Amino acid sequence: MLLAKRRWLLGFAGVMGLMVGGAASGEMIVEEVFDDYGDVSEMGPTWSGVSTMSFVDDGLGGKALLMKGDASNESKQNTTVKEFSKSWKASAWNELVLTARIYDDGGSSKRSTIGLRSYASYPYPLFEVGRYNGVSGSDYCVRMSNTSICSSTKWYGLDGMDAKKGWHEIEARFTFDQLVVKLDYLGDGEVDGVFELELDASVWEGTNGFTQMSLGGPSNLSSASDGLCFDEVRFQSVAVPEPVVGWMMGLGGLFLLRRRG
Ligand SMILES: [Ca+2]
Ligand SMILES: [Ca+2]
Repeated sequence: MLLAKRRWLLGFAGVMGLMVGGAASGEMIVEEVFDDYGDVSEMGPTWSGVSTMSFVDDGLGGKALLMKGDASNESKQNTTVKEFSKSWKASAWNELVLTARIYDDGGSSKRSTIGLRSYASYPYPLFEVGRYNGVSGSDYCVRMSNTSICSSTKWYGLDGMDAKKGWHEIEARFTFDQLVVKLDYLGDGEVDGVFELELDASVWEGTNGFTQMSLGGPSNLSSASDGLCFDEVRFQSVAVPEPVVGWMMGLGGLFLLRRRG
């Protein structure tokens, strides 16, 4: 009887330990509204300086960053980058959430994105969302490697969405096995396009995770035509809500029943 009770307690402590040890609290990784800079030269060293960026009115009484697209991006003239202090990966305990406002003048053949990536060593995960002109039927696109092999990185059309003039809102949410991207034309709270992609677990297990954010031209592509404006850019780690924890508690319950039996 005493032994059974001790096993019960050990099992309970083990499950609680897993919950406490594995659970993580949220953390804001990047929060950038651009309003406190005098001019773009003040963005460094937080953001890398490039010649094609400037500030414009964000429509909210502050500033937004315009990344013009009229330079080759292959030598990074056209993309500003912010390094993270550590690598970030989604897990069963943490989701990664990117949100931003983008202004699009609605022009054609544009390439300009928000990216999350790592260039530290191969293989690396790569994610980009924004305007891309190489997918038939969709002006807004998502680029993602859904395995650790970056050669499998693909562009996907975002729900057949056409270029539209105005301030739009983007949300990208990474779990350990899924990416969900939402685009809200005009930021009116009504989501107009959704893209979902199953992720192979090796995206996180076999790579460095995300170590930097980029704004402007997509990685290693030329970027002609005018670009996009960016504002209210936030990237955060968010603790996974109940379902996984509930599943763990269910597992703990089964474990206890087996022990008691
Ligand atoms: Ca702003
Ligand atoms: Ca909308």
